[in-house]
Amino acid sequence: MKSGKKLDLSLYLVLDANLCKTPEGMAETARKAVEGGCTVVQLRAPEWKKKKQLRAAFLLKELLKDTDVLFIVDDHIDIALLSGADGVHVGQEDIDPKYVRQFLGPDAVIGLSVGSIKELNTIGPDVDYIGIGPVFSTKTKVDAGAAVGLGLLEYISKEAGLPNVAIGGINQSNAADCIRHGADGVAVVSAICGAEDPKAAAAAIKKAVNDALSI
Ligand code: TZP
Repeated sequence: MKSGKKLDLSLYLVLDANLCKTPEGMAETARKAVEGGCTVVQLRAPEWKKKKQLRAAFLLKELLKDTDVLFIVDDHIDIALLSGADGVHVGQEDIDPKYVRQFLGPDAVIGLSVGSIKELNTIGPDVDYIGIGPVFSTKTKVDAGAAVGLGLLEYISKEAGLPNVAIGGINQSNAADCIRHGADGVAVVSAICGAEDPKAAAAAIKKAVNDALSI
């Protein structure tokens, strides 16, 4: 894995199996969101069998291969390797980032979810960025846990001292708040995947993030 792409977390799209329905639907949503300015695309489809996830991964790799947009696979190292993704995102219950690094090598981008002060201890040297959340309540991930809020987002982002992205319940109207409370970017599922016009939704969130980042 060696993409040489820059780690720009400003608008991180997490694709959702239920909202996108098919691998082709996922690739279409990703295409529109990239047109709207999204900088990272994550394949997250725990509801799908491996074969279907891999089909989506190949489509997404094809879409993103000649762009600056990072392609990240949630949890599955095998899918990331086979599709030539730029990296893997793991949760607290997934494989430890140090083993992900062993598999994927020095150039892979590795992300870790952090949802509490206690979980700050799980950030090791192999983690390139963290996802902090859920910042606001969300219906998209049933086991996401309680919302941490903007105060904890700010605390965790400062303490971690790593590039970070806020996730959970984020949309056009609260994205700037996340940036003002220490996030380098926002990760979004339903506000883009569930939008009638994913390109316009992505563009509106990106503008809110960029405006807040430039203050
Ligand atoms: N991890 C923490 S919250 C979440 C994930 C994957 C879902 C966020 O979805 P939405 O629709 O942007 O609230």
